[in-house]
Amino acid sequence: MAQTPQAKYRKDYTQPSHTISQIELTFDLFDNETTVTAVSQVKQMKDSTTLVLDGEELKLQALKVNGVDWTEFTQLDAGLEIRQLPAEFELTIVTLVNPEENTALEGLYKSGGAFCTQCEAEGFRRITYYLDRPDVLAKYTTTVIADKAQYPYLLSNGNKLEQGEVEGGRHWVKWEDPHPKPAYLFALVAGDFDVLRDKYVTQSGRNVDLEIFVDKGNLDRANHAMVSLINSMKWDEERFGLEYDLDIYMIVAVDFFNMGAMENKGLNIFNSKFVLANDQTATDTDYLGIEAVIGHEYFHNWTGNRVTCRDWFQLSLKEGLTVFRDQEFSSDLGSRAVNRIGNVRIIRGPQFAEDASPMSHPIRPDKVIEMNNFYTLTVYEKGSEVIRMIHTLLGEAGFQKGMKLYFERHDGTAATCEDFVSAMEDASGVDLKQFRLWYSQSGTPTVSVSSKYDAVAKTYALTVCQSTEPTHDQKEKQALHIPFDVELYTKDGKVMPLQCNGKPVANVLNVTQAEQTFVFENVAEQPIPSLLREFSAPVKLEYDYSDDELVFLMSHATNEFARWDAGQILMAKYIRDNVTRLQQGKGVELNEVVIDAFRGVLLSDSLDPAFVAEMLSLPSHNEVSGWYKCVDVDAVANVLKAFKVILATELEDELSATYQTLRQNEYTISHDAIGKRALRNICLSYLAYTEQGNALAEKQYNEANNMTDTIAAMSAANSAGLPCREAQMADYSNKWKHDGLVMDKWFTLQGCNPAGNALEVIKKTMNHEAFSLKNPNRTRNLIGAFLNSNPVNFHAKSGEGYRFAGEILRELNSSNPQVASRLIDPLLKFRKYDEERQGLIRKELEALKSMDNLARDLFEKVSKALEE
Ligand code: B3K
Ligand code: ZN
Repeated sequence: MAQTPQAKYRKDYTQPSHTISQIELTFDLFDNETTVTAVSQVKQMKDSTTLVLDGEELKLQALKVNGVDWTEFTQLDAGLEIRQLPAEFELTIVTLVNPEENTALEGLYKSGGAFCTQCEAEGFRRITYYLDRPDVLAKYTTTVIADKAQYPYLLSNGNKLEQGEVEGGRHWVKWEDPHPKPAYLFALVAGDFDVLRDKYVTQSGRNVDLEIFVDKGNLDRANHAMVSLINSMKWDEERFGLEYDLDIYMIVAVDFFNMGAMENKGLNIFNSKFVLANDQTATDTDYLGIEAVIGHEYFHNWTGNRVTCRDWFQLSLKEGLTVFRDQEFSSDLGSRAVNRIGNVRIIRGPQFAEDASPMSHPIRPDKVIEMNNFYTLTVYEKGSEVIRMIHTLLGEAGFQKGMKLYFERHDGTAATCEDFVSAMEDASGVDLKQFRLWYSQSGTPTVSVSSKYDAVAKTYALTVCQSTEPTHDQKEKQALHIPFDVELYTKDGKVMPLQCNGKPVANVLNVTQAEQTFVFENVAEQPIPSLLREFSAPVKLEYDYSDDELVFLMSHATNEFARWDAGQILMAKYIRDNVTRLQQGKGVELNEVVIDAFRGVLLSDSLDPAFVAEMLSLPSHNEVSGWYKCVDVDAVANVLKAFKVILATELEDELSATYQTLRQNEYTISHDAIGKRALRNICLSYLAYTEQGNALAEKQYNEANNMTDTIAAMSAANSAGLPCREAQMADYSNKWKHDGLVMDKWFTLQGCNPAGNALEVIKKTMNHEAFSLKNPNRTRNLIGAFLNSNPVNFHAKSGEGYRFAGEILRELNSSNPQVASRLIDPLLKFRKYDEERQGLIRKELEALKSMDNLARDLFEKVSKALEE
């Protein structure tokens, strides 16, 4: 590596030396050589006549101050130092950039035939030299010039001002964004698209043009995105009282994109995965994903754009809050319980794993080498849990008062997490002093509970102990303020009113100490406790439940989430026991009680099918791995598979009956229809392990009239290794090989294929005409699936899985470091495996570390992982 990348620290924040109030950008677009002219109005803020601008991969063509060529400057490794400047001046900078060669997909690049940009977090500095930091807010005017035939649509943020033609078949459009913004929200798109148009009238009567730009021929896949956008706009007005603030809202779908989507002001750019859907190309999961991501980016208009972040350490200010808002949106529109279950699975699985990994960090990190590495489950999903806890502590009304105050205080500015918490505190009067630790402390707290019933005194005591293990980044941990939601049940399923010290108390207990006892009075009988209801805090719960208590809660708890959770805890007990049994050379055993409990769930006619589908889903291999310090990959895989086989065999009649009854002739995307398909397809995933499995999967594949059922059939065949798999895979590839996005589902199946020859097939699959390592979606679906969801093959003792990962990572290190950096995560957790595997993974990490051109993204992760 040329120079060791340097870390930045949150504590070192200082205000910028200068501010930029206005920037006029002109882009003369050519594939290999685009000229960018930036004219900025700059004002000195501190006593400094020197201005240091950020810049990477730029060729400087001209530099003027107040229209005069300026020679007092030095080009730095990653920027430009300009000296002897007046207090206020106009700065003109001309740079050349190369969009065609930009495979990192950061800054200005080409996606297929179109030009597009991605500037968050620090991509604007690949467009021009600038104060590329979120606390510099300027008004943007942008002129885009390009060939008219090839790029009929020229887009940027804000409103269209004027347009015209120039010689040589080129044309131009000028845009103006009236809202001052940081550079990361800048966007430009030029291309030829089909456009889906609609209109929205806001609560106060503003007419907004809605436009969704998709590749030619894809117009029939844009409807759901439009419906989702309109639903988002309406929901934000109704639930948060927030309206849109421009006359136009544009969304462009592109095929080459490093993440899901980007909330650029007035011009969102989306990974086409989160826009394009019809019943033949997209699954129900895709539809729900589109709704969530369209909502998420729209909600950023207030939480992110109107109030932005002071510095990147504050990222969770906008991301945690916006994830909370999109989760609430999906829950209000669909099933709250199913959404909550999905979100909790992410926290308990991959987020807890991140907390336990070398990359552990608080939701507001203290130290960063490459900012792109911190768009993490911790910042996003745990960040959202932290907001949710504030919501739990304040209630909906108090929370909304807090939001109102937050906007009153900070609209149009760059704020901090502290500003947000203060607004919540001041508006509600709830003391959040200790609660603030959630922002600075990393790791997953464990909450251990014990209970004691006193039949004479009629009291029931819950003793709650909390502790957080040291994490890679932080050794000392303190007691947190944990909202702990509980309910107590009588044997016949009635909820007991909670009373402490002679007074009724709410369900949410305030756990604030390392150890605390809550004594409930007037408890007539030994109760059954339902603990951490709604997953009221992102913690690991320990309580010694008996099987009977869990079976009781599975059917009697008043809320669906608690029922599901009881089922998960029951399952977890038996998974752990059986992993030990296998290690002792015994066979897998599942108690009748468990089987009967799941039979009861399957036979219930009062439960929502979508919810039953969740009840029947086993935890993933990754989630189970998280329960162990050192994980036995093969034992866990064998137990999970054996559970599927046992449940399938024991419940075959009930599964078959449910499978047959839930058949639907028509495909609709109502929540009811989605739920029925989900349950039917879960049944199929079990039945795949019975005699009738192959026939069912084959029939479903052949008869499916929608992608959800097609993929469910293929996935069942893939997981159970059914004979029909090969024919299905061949047929699907034949049908969809021209469409990378649809092929991604097929690539995923190849990636997680449990068959012994999977890696060999994956290597061949990389030559498939629809595959390219240059496309992040393709890479994630094939290679990412192998690394993350093919435990047995990836962790093969031969080391071939690890060697393959190493090769791919070395290649992506040069072409697209952001994608490489996401892909490497499973390797960082090498200390979780036996010594032999540890040695093999370490070898790959060391090979990466010794590369001359190792990108900062990988450098940061690899060096953390290898630190003792
Ligand atoms: N804010 C963007 C993510 C940018 C990621 C930069 N590596 C999308 C989102 O969270 O809405
Ligand atoms: Zn976001």
